[in-house]
Amino acid sequence: MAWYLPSTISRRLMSAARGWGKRPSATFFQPGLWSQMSGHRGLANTKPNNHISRKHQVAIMAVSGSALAAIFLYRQTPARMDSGPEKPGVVSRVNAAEKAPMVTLPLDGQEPTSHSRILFYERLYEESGDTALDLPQEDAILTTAPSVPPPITRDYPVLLNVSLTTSTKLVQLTNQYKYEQWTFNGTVPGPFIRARAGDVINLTLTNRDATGNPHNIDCHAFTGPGGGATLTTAEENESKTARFKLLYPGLFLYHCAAAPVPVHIANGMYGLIYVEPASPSGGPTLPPVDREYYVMQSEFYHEPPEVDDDGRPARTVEFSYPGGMREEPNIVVFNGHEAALTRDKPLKANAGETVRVFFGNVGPNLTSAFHVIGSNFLRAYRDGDVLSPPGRFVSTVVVPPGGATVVDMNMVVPGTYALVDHAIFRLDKGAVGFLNVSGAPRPDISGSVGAAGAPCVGCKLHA
Ligand SMILES: [Cu+2]
Repeated sequence: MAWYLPSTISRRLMSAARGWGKRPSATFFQPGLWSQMSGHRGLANTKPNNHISRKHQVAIMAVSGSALAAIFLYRQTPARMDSGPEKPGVVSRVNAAEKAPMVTLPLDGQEPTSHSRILFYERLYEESGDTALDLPQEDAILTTAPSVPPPITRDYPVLLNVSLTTSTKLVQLTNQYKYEQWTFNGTVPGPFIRARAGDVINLTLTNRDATGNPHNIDCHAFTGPGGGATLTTAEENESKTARFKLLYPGLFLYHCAAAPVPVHIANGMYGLIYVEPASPSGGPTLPPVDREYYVMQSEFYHEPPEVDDDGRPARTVEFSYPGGMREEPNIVVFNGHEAALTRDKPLKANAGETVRVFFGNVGPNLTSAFHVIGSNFLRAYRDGDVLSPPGRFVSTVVVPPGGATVVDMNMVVPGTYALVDHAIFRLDKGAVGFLNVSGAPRPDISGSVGAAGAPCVGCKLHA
């Protein structure tokens, strides 16, 4: 869901902060000037100033306080790339304030993050006119979790046709209970969409939900009110088509935002879109890997089972709005149901391969501490940010509701690796998946001394 007012305020504050850094008045903070303005007495001097009236002193303090707050906000900006182009051998004023300049060394053949590349995205919105019809058209390859569409090899933008259809589906949510999910294209999570920055998504949403609920798409990769929700709301048996230019790269959630929004999200209406970077030269994107997978964490809230005519508890449970309000899920799962990544479609790899997981967390309430037991993230593109240098050798990443991350792993030792939310009681609510790695043992890295051990009885993690 987009939150317009806070982000608007934030942008204004950031803009104001940047403006301070560019104006000559930024020299206001030089110690020498401070001494001149305070009659060489310094800030601690509380005596009346002979040269500046008390009224002016109050004004100066007010302005300086605001400016200091602006500088503080500026320094909190997660990406410093927008502080203007850097010249070789010149450390910008902002970077000089840091302990070290930004790291720009290439890692694993990856192109260093450059100002020109960032500016490319900052200005992508500036093109005017409806150019979508001039673009070549393609139908998006949509995949069901845990599959991911192949990497994009083209170096030009297209009009990318994406068709999503809503319907309901009774699924085996846990070993015990069935549950009627609200779906995009019949699956929870919905299809994985892969595109390229600069593409125009030609989105058609068709509502085949026989319950009569309207549905729409709020996509975090779309720019505009509602993230597209206002343009795509479709009533039963209705189709809506709208176009959205992708102005920035990254991994993003999309979800239904029809009222009541929490109910539509809690019942299964969400998925991921990966917008690949596209510098003016067309690339490069993330480092190549051997396998890519799509994993989405979500919660389900249900009422206690009703009692059937035979006196037994029903095997199908219904959504619980009070449970959602209390933020106490009954079920926490990867890829829509309890067995999705264990019995049904565990992830697979061979020893020696690099595995990438596009991981999203829709919540709707819980923040995930995503972790793969026994492995480590060679690269962690936190918050789905694929332009900044990745974290290296990270064990656990925080993924808030509505957030996503891209993690790469080198699978070295064969065996079963468990994907978990390290808020570990959620394991017993269903939050576990397996990555099975085949290959020759590596006792030099992980081996027994003496008799080999065995998984503990009833273990859910080390099968
Ligand atoms: Cu909906």
